[in-house]
Amino acid sequence: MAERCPLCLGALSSADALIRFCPCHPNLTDRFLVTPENYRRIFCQHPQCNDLLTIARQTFLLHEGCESQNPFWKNGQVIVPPQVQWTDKDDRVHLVKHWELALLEQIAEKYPGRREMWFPALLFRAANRDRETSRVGTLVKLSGARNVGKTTLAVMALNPWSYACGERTPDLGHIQSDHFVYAFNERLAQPETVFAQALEPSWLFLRAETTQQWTYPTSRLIKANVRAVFVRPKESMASLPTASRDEINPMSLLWRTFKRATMGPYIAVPDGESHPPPSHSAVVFLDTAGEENEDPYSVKLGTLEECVDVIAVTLDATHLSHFSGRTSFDARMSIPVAVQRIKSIATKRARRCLIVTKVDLVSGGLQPLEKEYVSKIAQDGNLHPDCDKQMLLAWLAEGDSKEKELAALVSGEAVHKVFFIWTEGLGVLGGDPPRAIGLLRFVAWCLNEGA
Ligand SMILES: Nc1nc2c(ncn2[C@@H]2O[C@H](COP(=O)(O)OP(=O)(O)O)[C@@H](O)[C@H]2O)c(=O)[nH]1
Ligand SMILES: [Mg+2]
Ligand SMILES: [Zn+2]
Ligand SMILES: [Zn+2]
Repeated sequence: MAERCPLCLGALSSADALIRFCPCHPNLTDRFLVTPENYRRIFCQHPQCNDLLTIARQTFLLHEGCESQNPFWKNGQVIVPPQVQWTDKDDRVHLVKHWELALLEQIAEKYPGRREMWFPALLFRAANRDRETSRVGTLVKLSGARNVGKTTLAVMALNPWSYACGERTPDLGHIQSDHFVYAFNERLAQPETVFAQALEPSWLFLRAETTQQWTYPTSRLIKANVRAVFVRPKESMASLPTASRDEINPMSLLWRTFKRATMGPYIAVPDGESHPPPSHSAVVFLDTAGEENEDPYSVKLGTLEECVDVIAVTLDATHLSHFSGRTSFDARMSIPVAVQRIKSIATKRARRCLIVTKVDLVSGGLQPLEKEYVSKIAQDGNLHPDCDKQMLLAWLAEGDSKEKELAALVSGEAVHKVFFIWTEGLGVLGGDPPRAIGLLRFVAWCLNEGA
């Protein structure tokens, strides 16, 4: 059977056990060893289950002995409050009520003493290749220096507003999205606050509210925070125009990929049996601390990079000397860190891409043709697959020696793809929530290995 726990990323063998809980059928719990024959037991055994559209109503699993701990476990007991509240350094009170809290509370009635964290069975399927021809999901490791925008990217990927495809509100767009978040810091006295801070953006997106601070620093003590986005294209996507031969339309690509992944009968690899097709495709972001990424000898990063499908190295557009001049490297850390990370991942099995963030902050310095490309990205329109790469290479060509080194890596085999992804409306209070731009192309690429 499948091989990895999606939270601790540890390999699972037939000596490991999973526990299953279905929020719709809480009496049908199960505990089983991780063997191919037991694969069917990750699904709820009720005949009318596993076809629901919200993750909150689907089956959840727990990996016995998992090092990823339930944030509400304390002194042998799980006690989940209906909401979590904290006061920030500016004395503002934050309050988060999220379906994950309600779910953990419901499960705690059944399993009050379990220390491990629960996760959606769909996340388990995403982390493990349960079918050869198409995948339920993709694990993405975000790499890059501090403050380059890694956490913002993962947070905005969970934002339904980022998938509105040019429409004003998520409901009008072509994609339904759902999510699952896990963040933990055992050294802090308040792991529940760390968890709630990670949940807060999703709670705000649903209510179309804004905040001053969307991200908090990621702890170096744990392997990675997990943010999974589950996307489900609406039928309206079937009628989208297809792109010309040398261009790609991200929405059409996502639609085709999703159709292939959900086409029945769904025969899973581990047991060769027919199972319910996945309700969504998942892209799972593993977010690590910037300090970890700046450490060229990090063992933790090396192990993480072995088990993901995509490694995304991030670069801050404002650090390019084309826009900012040749200021000191201390102020432009994302360049040397990107060079170092790309070199160290060049031989990994994972697909590798470079993501250029904060493009909104350099838009004043763009040439007319570059402006045109950037606005096409913003509309999720048809684009030549390499236009981001060509633009980046042109900028790097004018740069210093580190930027030239980066250019050589980007042109070679070490980097498969370049994406411009940025977030607009981050500092704006009171208006619509911020949204990521250019994200759909990345999500479609992650899910489609051929793209
Ligand atoms: N204008 C703009 N600001 C961004 C963007 N991405 C991140 N930021 C800001 O950059 C800072 C660092 O972001 P964060 O995601 O926490 O960086 P990390 O340390 O790489 O995780 C925060 O203040 C963000 O608001 C972007 O695309 N555009
Ligand atoms: Mg971060
Ligand atoms: Zn059920
Ligand atoms: Zn685990």
